[in-house]
Amino acid sequence: MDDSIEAWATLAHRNAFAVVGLGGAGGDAVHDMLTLGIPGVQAIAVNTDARHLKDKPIDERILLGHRRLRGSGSGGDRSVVLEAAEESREELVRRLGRYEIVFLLAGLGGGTGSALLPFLARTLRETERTLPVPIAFLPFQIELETNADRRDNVFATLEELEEMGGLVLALSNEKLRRFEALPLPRVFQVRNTYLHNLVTSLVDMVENPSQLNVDLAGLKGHLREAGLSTLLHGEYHVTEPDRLVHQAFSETLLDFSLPERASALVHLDGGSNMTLRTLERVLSCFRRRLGEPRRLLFGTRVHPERREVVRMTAVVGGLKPRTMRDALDRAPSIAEPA
Ligand SMILES: Nc1nc2c(ncn2[C@@H]2O[C@H](COP(=O)(O)OP(=O)(O)OP(=O)(O)O)[C@@H](O)[C@H]2O)c(=O)[nH]1
Ligand SMILES: [Mg+2]
Repeated sequence: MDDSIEAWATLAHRNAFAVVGLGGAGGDAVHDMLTLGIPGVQAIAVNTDARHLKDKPIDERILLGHRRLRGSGSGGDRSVVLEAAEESREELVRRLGRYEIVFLLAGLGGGTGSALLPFLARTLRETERTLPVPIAFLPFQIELETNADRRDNVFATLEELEEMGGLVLALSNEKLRRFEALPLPRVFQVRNTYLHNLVTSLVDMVENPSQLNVDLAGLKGHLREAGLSTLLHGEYHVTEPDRLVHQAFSETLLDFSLPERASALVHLDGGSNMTLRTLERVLSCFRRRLGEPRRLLFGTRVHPERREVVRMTAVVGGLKPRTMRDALDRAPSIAEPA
């Protein structure tokens, strides 16, 4: 084989992906993903709270603003976090700007994650090499109703993200209420497992060439133009692709409405009995759901053995710009216990 081809292949895929947890919720999510296994993805946590960082065995940890905040957290104040981030801008760009695609994870409402999500999304976007994928966990309705400071932080962050335009993946905690019988960390783990599926599927799409694969530049191009997006996840019997799509749409992590032309990135993971017909049926269901999508990008991973279940992970983009706020406003409030 031509040596230079091998060298280019290695170079193109070195430092391709990182997941970066911002603040407590972001750090917890990265930790859960690491526990599930994210080979080939650098895991990083950034926080103002040294104790939270200390407790997370994550590859790379960045304590922000330690001179001023002395590792004691932000006290929910976005402005001190922004000042600290501004001071450390160069270091953040040096450490995070080495990757092609950087998933930024934050729960909105506190000081650290809420301030860092738009700050880093904007800063990394300016590097032109790194594509930031900001992922916002929208808080439970009850948190918004009971804490005005948190509510202000959430809206300030959403406004900034909306103004910036571009890709934002929004997932609402309220949509996890169907798991309300589970302890809270388990509820968050469910969502983090979906995110883990997303990240590993995307890595799979570009790192393991298959019959229907997408290259790194294609993935970046698609995500860059996806706008306000959310994540769909479904698992269903291989003989029922329509139900797979139906289930995924009915259990989305954001209430959304679709504009004229949405886009979708669909990844299917199944066994040797996942046929061309399965794939065609999934894609035609998507087309029915999304109207005539602006773009539908898909990848598959076929395992050599037969598997009865097909797993689908999809990013649906081009949602209406105000959907994030609508999702918060429309979320039902917590029912009184009987
Ligand atoms: N701890 C935790 N909180 C989560 C998780 N997912 C979502 N959240 C939400 O994340 C929001 C922000 O909380 P934190 O992440 O603790 O806040 P922070 O970014 O560390 O900000 P400060 O501690 O105020 O500096 C809360 O409103 C929670 O609803 C999760 O997996 N773990
Ligand atoms: Mg915190």
